[in-house]
Amino acid sequence: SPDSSDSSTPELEKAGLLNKTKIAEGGRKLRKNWNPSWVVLVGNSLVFFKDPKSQTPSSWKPGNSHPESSVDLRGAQLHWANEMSSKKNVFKLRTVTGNEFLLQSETDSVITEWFNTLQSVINKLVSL
Ligand code: I3S
Repeated sequence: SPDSSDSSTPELEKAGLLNKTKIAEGGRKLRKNWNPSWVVLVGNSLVFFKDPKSQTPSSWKPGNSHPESSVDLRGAQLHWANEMSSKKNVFKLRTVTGNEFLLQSETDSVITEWFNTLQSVINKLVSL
Protein backbone atom coordinates (compact mmCIF):
# COMPACT_ATOMS: atom_id res chain seq x y z
CA SER A 1 0.00 0.00 0.00
CA PRO A 2 1.15 3.61 -0.44
CA ASP A 3 1.56 4.10 3.33
CA SER A 4 3.35 0.88 4.12
CA SER A 5 6.71 2.60 4.61
CA ASP A 6 5.27 5.13 7.07
CA SER A 7 5.33 3.45 10.47
CA SER A 8 3.48 6.37 12.05
CA THR A 9 0.39 5.55 10.01
CA PRO A 10 -0.71 2.03 10.81
CA GLU A 11 -2.54 0.33 8.00
CA LEU A 12 -6.33 0.21 8.14
CA GLU A 13 -7.06 -3.47 7.61
CA LYS A 14 -10.81 -3.58 7.97
CA ALA A 15 -13.77 -1.66 9.36
CA GLY A 16 -17.44 -2.42 9.76
CA LEU A 17 -20.48 -2.83 11.91
CA LEU A 18 -20.71 -5.83 14.26
CA ASN A 19 -22.76 -6.67 17.31
CA LYS A 20 -20.54 -6.71 20.36
CA THR A 21 -20.71 -7.61 24.01
CA LYS A 22 -17.90 -7.65 26.54
CA ILE A 23 -18.22 -10.76 28.71
CA ALA A 24 -15.11 -10.50 30.89
CA GLU A 25 -12.79 -7.81 32.20
CA GLY A 26 -9.42 -8.95 33.53
CA GLY A 27 -10.79 -12.47 33.87
CA ARG A 28 -13.88 -11.35 35.81
CA LYS A 29 -17.15 -12.29 34.19
CA LEU A 30 -19.45 -9.46 33.09
CA ARG A 31 -23.14 -9.42 32.32
CA LYS A 32 -23.82 -9.54 28.58
CA ASN A 33 -24.98 -6.34 26.97
CA TRP A 34 -25.15 -6.63 23.18
CA ASN A 35 -24.80 -3.42 21.18
CA PRO A 36 -23.95 -2.55 17.62
CA SER A 37 -20.38 -1.33 17.40
CA TRP A 38 -18.30 0.22 14.64
CA VAL A 39 -15.23 -2.02 14.67
CA VAL A 40 -11.93 -0.93 13.15
CA LEU A 41 -8.88 -3.15 12.70
CA VAL A 42 -5.82 -0.95 12.41
CA GLY A 43 -2.26 -2.16 12.91
CA ASN A 44 -2.16 -4.46 15.95
CA SER A 45 -5.35 -3.03 17.45
CA LEU A 46 -9.04 -3.67 17.24
CA VAL A 47 -10.81 -0.41 18.05
CA PHE A 48 -14.47 -0.10 19.03
CA PHE A 49 -16.59 3.01 18.46
CA LYS A 50 -19.84 3.50 20.29
CA ASP A 51 -22.05 5.30 17.83
CA PRO A 52 -21.92 3.73 14.39
CA LYS A 53 -24.39 6.26 12.96
CA SER A 54 -21.97 9.10 13.58
CA GLN A 55 -19.06 7.32 11.92
CA THR A 56 -17.76 8.25 8.51
CA PRO A 57 -15.08 6.45 6.50
CA SER A 58 -12.44 8.88 7.81
CA SER A 59 -13.51 8.89 11.44
CA TRP A 60 -11.31 5.95 12.49
CA LYS A 61 -8.25 8.16 12.06
CA PRO A 62 -6.39 8.99 15.26
CA GLY A 63 -7.77 12.19 16.72
CA ASN A 64 -10.90 12.24 14.59
CA SER A 65 -13.11 10.28 16.92
CA HIS A 66 -13.33 8.88 20.41
CA PRO A 67 -13.00 5.11 20.59
CA GLU A 68 -15.08 3.38 23.22
CA SER A 69 -12.26 0.93 23.76
CA SER A 70 -9.29 -0.64 22.07
CA VAL A 71 -7.92 -4.17 22.11
CA ASP A 72 -4.28 -5.17 21.66
CA LEU A 73 -4.31 -8.23 19.42
CA ARG A 74 -0.83 -9.42 20.38
CA GLY A 75 -1.28 -12.80 22.07
CA ALA A 76 -5.05 -12.65 21.69
CA GLN A 77 -7.08 -15.81 21.14
CA LEU A 78 -9.96 -16.22 18.75
CA HIS A 79 -12.57 -18.99 18.90
CA TRP A 80 -15.94 -19.63 17.30
CA ALA A 81 -18.39 -19.51 20.20
CA ASN A 82 -21.87 -20.22 18.90
CA GLU A 83 -22.57 -22.19 22.09
CA MET A 84 -22.18 -18.98 24.10
CA SER A 85 -25.22 -17.26 22.62
CA SER A 86 -28.60 -17.86 21.09
CA LYS A 87 -27.42 -15.64 18.24
CA LYS A 88 -25.79 -17.16 15.17
CA ASN A 89 -22.33 -16.32 13.86
CA VAL A 90 -20.64 -15.58 17.18
CA PHE A 91 -16.94 -15.66 17.95
CA LYS A 92 -15.01 -14.88 21.11
CA LEU A 93 -11.91 -12.73 21.30
CA ARG A 94 -9.79 -13.03 24.43
CA THR A 95 -6.91 -10.65 25.12
CA VAL A 96 -3.76 -11.48 27.11
CA THR A 97 -5.14 -9.28 29.90
CA GLY A 98 -8.24 -11.45 30.24
CA ASN A 99 -10.73 -9.20 28.53
CA GLU A 100 -13.27 -11.20 26.53
CA PHE A 101 -15.61 -10.03 23.81
CA LEU A 102 -18.26 -11.76 21.74
CA LEU A 103 -18.66 -10.41 18.21
CA GLN A 104 -21.56 -11.31 15.94
CA SER A 105 -23.10 -10.59 12.56
CA GLU A 106 -26.32 -11.84 11.01
CA THR A 107 -24.41 -12.14 7.72
CA ASP A 108 -22.33 -15.31 7.40
CA SER A 109 -19.79 -13.82 4.96
CA VAL A 110 -19.28 -10.76 7.16
CA ILE A 111 -18.45 -12.73 10.31
CA THR A 112 -16.28 -15.21 8.37
CA GLU A 113 -14.22 -12.39 6.88
CA TRP A 114 -13.76 -10.76 10.28
CA PHE A 115 -12.73 -14.08 11.85
CA ASN A 116 -10.23 -14.85 9.10
CA THR A 117 -8.76 -11.35 9.02
CA LEU A 118 -8.37 -11.19 12.81
CA GLN A 119 -6.84 -14.67 12.94
CA SER A 120 -4.28 -13.75 10.30
CA VAL A 121 -3.31 -10.55 12.14
CA ILE A 122 -2.99 -12.50 15.42
CA ASN A 123 -0.88 -15.16 13.68
CA LYS A 124 1.41 -12.53 12.15
CA LEU A 125 1.99 -10.97 15.57
CA VAL A 126 3.04 -14.32 17.05
CA SER A 127 5.97 -14.59 14.66
CA LEU A 128 7.22 -11.01 15.15
O1 I3S B 1 -26.06 -15.92 28.05
P1 I3S B 1 -27.28 -15.21 28.55
O2 I3S B 1 -27.14 -14.73 29.94
O3 I3S B 1 -28.56 -15.95 28.28
O4 I3S B 1 -27.34 -13.85 27.71
C1 I3S B 1 -28.51 -13.14 27.44
C2 I3S B 1 -28.71 -12.07 28.46
O5 I3S B 1 -27.53 -11.34 28.66
C3 I3S B 1 -29.81 -11.10 28.06
O6 I3S B 1 -29.89 -10.01 28.95
P2 I3S B 1 -30.47 -10.09 30.43
O7 I3S B 1 -29.23 -9.87 31.24
O8 I3S B 1 -31.42 -8.98 30.55
O9 I3S B 1 -31.06 -11.46 30.61
C4 I3S B 1 -29.53 -10.50 26.69
O10 I3S B 1 -30.58 -9.64 26.33
C5 I3S B 1 -29.38 -11.61 25.68
O11 I3S B 1 -29.08 -11.01 24.43
C6 I3S B 1 -28.31 -12.59 26.06
O12 I3S B 1 -28.31 -13.73 25.26
P3 I3S B 1 -27.80 -13.98 23.80
O13 I3S B 1 -28.24 -15.37 23.51
O14 I3S B 1 -28.47 -12.94 22.94
O15 I3S B 1 -26.29 -13.85 23.71
